[in-house]
Amino acid sequence: MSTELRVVAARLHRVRMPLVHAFQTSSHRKAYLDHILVELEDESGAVGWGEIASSSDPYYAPETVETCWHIASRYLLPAVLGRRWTHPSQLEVRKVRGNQFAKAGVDVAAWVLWAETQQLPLATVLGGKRTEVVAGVSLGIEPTIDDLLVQVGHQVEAGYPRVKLKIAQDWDVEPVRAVRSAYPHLDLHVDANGIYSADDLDHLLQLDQFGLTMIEQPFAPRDLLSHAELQRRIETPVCLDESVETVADLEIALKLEALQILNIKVSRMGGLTAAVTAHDRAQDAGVAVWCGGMHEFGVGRLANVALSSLPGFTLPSDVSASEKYYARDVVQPAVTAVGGVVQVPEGPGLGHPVDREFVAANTIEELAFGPGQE
Ligand code: OSB
Ligand code: MG
Repeated sequence: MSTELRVVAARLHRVRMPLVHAFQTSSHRKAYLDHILVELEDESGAVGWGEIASSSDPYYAPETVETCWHIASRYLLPAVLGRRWTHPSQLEVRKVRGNQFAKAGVDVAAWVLWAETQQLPLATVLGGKRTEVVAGVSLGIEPTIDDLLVQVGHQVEAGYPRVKLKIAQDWDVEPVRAVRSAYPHLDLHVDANGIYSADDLDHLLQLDQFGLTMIEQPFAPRDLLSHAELQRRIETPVCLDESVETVADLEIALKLEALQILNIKVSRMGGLTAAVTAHDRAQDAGVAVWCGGMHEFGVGRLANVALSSLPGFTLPSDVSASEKYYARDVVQPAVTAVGGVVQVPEGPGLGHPVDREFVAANTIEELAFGPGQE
């Protein structure tokens, strides 16, 4: 258990993958994504993979793919290389402020390496108990309500038990009304990605009539007071996403009663170490959690599946099958869902090998550190 590890080589791969279906949120539209795969290698030659799943633009979080590349290559990997550690939490690079997405990719790679060297599944070393996790889908803003109904129809047919709709000022009450009347019993929730302001409070109360499971992040990340005010005035549970980047943010939100539900994203929280702590804290406080996604490739997706196996993840997570996003994934086999349920892998580490040839074929930039490199 207390084996000492030392990362002696590290590689970054900027990988570009087209999305099967373009995704529109309240702030941006995407047809392909660039994520950075992080590889950490120890003295024995064991490898752990992580994924930096930053958006290309600073609209969800302040980071971009370029800032993540800079922070990972200039600060995080040099801080990790050569250091001796016995538990992945010791590798947290606290000296670097913020930059949660960049940190998360390195943190996940360290956890996966640690699980690999112990020949245990990532889920097990995280404290996971479930053998399968329930997946929901997140649907972007569509050109018309009819297009949205078609998308919801596909996902319900595929067996997903929960659908989340992106909303914005000109795309909220009517699309939600249409989906709710077509699917009276569907587990339905909405996500505003922080687009509303305190002036919209009365407007948002209209959403209370649709029996939504939650309203996710209606207001700006730092506007916890408006979230608390809305939660006082609405029956529907308020869920925080962008507002909670650290466990300290969660403490403030709990004190203000600004949430009833927490979306835990590995990327937004800077990795699995903080994600597990947030899970434990939320469980103590009686706040239900689920695992949010950033359209991860297979590496980040499997980390999300492993995290979702912890006991407090009682709501469906955004861990839908690879095929919803990508024609082919960077892990083989890809992540699959049957009836909206994803199996937690039983093999060591991520449980699905990374397809190096496919990664190489889709890599647009690479950087290696280690013996022989600067
Ligand atoms: O708010 O959850 C969000 C994607 C990009 C930016 C923000 C968000 C999302 C998602 C994707 O909803 C969920 C998924 O990975 O399926
Ligand atoms: Mg969200």
